[in-house]
Amino acid sequence: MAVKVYGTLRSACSQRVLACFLEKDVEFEIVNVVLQAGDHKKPDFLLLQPFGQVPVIEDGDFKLFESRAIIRYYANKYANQGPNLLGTTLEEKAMVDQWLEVEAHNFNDLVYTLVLQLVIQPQMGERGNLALVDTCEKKLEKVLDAYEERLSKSNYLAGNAFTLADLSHLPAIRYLTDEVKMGHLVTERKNLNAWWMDISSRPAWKKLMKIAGFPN
Ligand SMILES: N[C@@H](CCC(=O)N[C@@H](CS)C(=O)NCC(=O)O)C(=O)O
Repeated sequence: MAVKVYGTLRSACSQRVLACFLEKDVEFEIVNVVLQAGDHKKPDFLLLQPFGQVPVIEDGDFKLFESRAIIRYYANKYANQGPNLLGTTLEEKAMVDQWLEVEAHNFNDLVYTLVLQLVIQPQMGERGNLALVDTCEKKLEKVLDAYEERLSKSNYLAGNAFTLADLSHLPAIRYLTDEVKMGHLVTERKNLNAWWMDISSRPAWKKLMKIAGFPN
């Protein structure tokens, strides 16, 4: 039975889950939640996700929200199907968790703020806060310097294999390069750029981009 994904093909958090499903060959069906129509704040949806955000999955009787919790669950559930996205030893698994935490707490919010100020607010006819953009960009430069240093030592964030730690960055980096138009933050950093070229060329991500209708 296909896993239902309540979300949208174009939302970064839904893409995190869908990229994982495509890597692990998990059959899914998208139940479109129209954010512009406020579907995610309606009572029926709040029963699935009390904070009114996508994505949520429904797998038989099991329901789960929080995109990173969902990808961890499926990477474990299908540990023996498709690529190992979790690491093998306790230490490798801990490194994956470490970089997933970095993605969630050091990286994602900065990109999210840039997207909000430079893409979403202008789409709604509002001016973004350029002082905030400047502060965020400077903070993001420092974060990406740490990534550059890390990626000078290993091909992937958690070591020498692609894992959830890398996968979890794909949607926000695409936003940063393609929508916020700050691709220079990536291309100016040799190791970061090589890593991005590598992970964004994976067949699962390319397939998702095609399904979502993004030019590649
Ligand atoms: N930590 C949550 C964040 C979910 C989230 O922010 N989803 C966005 C789309 S990427 C959303 O639903 N935004 C609408 C809103 O917050 O009202 C997760 O990773 O699932």
